[in-house]
Amino acid sequence: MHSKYRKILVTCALPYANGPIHIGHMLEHIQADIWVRYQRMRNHEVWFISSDDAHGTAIMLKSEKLGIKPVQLIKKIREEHIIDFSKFNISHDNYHSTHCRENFFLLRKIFSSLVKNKLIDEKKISQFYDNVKKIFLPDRFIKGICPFCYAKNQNGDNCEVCGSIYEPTDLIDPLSVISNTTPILKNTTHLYFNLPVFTKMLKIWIKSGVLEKSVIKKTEEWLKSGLKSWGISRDGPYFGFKIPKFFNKYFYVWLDAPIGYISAFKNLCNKNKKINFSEFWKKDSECELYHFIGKDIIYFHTLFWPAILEAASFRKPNGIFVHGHLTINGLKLSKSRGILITASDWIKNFDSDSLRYYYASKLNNNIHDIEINLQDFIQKINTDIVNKLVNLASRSSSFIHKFFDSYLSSSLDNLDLYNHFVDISTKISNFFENREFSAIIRECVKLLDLANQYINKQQPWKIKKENFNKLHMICTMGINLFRLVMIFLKPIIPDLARKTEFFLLINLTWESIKKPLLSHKIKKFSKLYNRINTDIIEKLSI
Ligand code: NOT
Ligand code: ZN
Repeated sequence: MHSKYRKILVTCALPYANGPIHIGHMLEHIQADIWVRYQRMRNHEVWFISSDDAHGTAIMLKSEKLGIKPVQLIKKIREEHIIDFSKFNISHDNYHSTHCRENFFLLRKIFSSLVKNKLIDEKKISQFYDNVKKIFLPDRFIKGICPFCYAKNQNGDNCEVCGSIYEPTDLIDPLSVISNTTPILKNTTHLYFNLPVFTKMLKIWIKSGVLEKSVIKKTEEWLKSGLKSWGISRDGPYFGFKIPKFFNKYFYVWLDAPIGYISAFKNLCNKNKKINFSEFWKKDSECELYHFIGKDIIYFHTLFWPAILEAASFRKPNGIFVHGHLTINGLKLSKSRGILITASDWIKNFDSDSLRYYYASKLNNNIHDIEINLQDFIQKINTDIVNKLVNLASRSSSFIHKFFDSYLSSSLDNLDLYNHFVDISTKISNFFENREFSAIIRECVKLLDLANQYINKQQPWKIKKENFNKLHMICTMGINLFRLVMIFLKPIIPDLARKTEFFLLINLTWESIKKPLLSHKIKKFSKLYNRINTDIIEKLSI
């Protein structure tokens, strides 16, 4: 499978430009980054993009609250986001914003092809309006009593207590969250995208190998209950792009957000003339396109997005890779509830490789939630990375420096053991390809146990001077097994990989797996990784 040269475009969902990056966002960007780094290691052409999602009512209100213009807010937040991602070694090739000229023009182009294909209808509706703030209210900005179970303080579109879905107008005693007053009903006209036309195409597409089973199941439920036309316009005041030829109407943020995937790539092509934009986005493109997303936005990516792409004659994705939610010690990470750990707080206390490694040890290609527990985190890092991985390098290299002038021997002590590691590399490549990262960590820990057991059994510290040749080969073995595991882990823990390359004076490449590193001078071993102090749990008390 897949031995040919591939051209791959990878995206992460676009974080809203109204708040900091938290470790829930980071889960997705780390997951995608590991996959991207692996594909780059296999010498494929990979472009990894994301962007801030800069439009919508929430961003408009936030900037109002801060007394600044929306464009000032989104500029500042984007700069912060870029810094946060770089601190976790997320290797985006471009991190753009949906409030950009590329997106403006692409959105117009796509909209006009929807219009031309008679896929846009106008409908008169009546909608809740905040008469104090003079603004139509998005569902999220209306609260009230659930019409089914009478639970208080429920959202405009669904009840978190009984799970019912309804229209905001069904709520009992609706209240505008913005002004705390009762909204009035006001007539307005909106534009709708004819999604039902694509039902048949979507039914076939979702089963064409682009989705995991559980994601297909969820999407089928929506298809079964029947697709409805999708509202793509919003009334001003709104922060977004205006709809041409309509007075005071804007494109809904959820229409221009996915188009942001295309525009972030377009912007990259403008900066790097070697990339061919249409080769990636034309209808029959042979390049691969993958979207990493969380399970809360499956709907947009398995229904609206492929329908829009089909309608506008663009290619569709080859895969939507969906992950579960992050839970911290059992608490769901949720912006609206205020239980949030920002990426910038996290990185003040820990290094980036540790979170990347820990996430990898939990990540799989399914939508199960990812539970993180601080105690478990610290224990895993100290056991796996410090005691097993780095210790293998340190114990093996000490003799190499002391007795052999930092040179590795010219042959290995146990070629069978070395070849066993080489064999496992095929398994590991498959795990990378299929995003079964937890299986990679399990295999690597198994290999490290084997390597450390081997050293323990050989007892190099007991070897006498007359057998120094043996000692040399045993320690060279240790360094080589460490090197192989570091090649496997390079996409996951890039900082440690870089330090290892500096220490061994080599590049950790997939092509070099089969060939033992022999008669080669390495640098003096200096501390590669710091143990995490368990006192930190009390200090953070989470
Ligand atoms: N800003 C959105 C969110 O839920 C994600 C937008 C993803 C882009 O945080 N789009 N699509 N489709
Ligand atoms: Zn209810």
